[in-house]
Amino acid sequence: MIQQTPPLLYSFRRCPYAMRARLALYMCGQTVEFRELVLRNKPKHMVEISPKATVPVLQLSDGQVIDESLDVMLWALAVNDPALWLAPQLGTKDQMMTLIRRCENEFKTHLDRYKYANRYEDADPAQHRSQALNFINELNGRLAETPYLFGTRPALADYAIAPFIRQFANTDKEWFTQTPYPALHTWLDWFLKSDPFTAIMEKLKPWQPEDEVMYRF
Ligand SMILES: N[C@@H](CCC(=O)N[C@@H](CS)C(=O)NCC(=O)O)C(=O)O
Repeated sequence: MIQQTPPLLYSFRRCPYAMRARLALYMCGQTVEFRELVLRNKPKHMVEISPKATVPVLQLSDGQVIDESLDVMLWALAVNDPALWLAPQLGTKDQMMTLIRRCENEFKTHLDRYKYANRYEDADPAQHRSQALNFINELNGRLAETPYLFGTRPALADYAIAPFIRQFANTDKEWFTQTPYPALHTWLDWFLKSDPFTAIMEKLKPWQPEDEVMYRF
């Protein structure tokens, strides 16, 4: 059921985890009290309710805290799933979850060591970029069969994975454009132009405690 008292969301515009949480909240039509932040200056309240201090953080009106992006997506879609993101045209929710977990484990590991090589001792960005292509190549294979990862309409896996592929593509756009994955390029273009994505990328000023309450979605 849609929550009558809007939950509170801490978010950061450019974070791929926060993006996918916002995508699901937008899609399910759940209004939230919205607080944009900057990672180097996290609001005290956010750290109090979620000491691991990563975005996104969603706090429901009964005080319950959901601070894993995939859990926020699943919570939102359990409220309302108008586009059937949890029931893909091909395959199952469990198969989508397996692919999503691989994105955030193996692919994200290489993405971070490619994009932020200086944060990791001995990380060779070229090697990690090339290892990341295993996952990209696999997605491209699926997308050569059907326009979306699980069939003829977009579902949870597309929206949960695309923010990370966008980050990978943006790290060196010129190089990425010439990689031989046409189906994946078409899919990424679709995502970047999609209504949910453009809606959730609105630019907002970081929240200050004295600000008026702001609602979104
Ligand atoms: N497993 C978490 C990961 C979230 C995450 O790592 N978010 C990053 C930003 S993209 C963050 O908040 N990092 C903390 C920091 O940089 O201080 C989730 O899925 O929500």
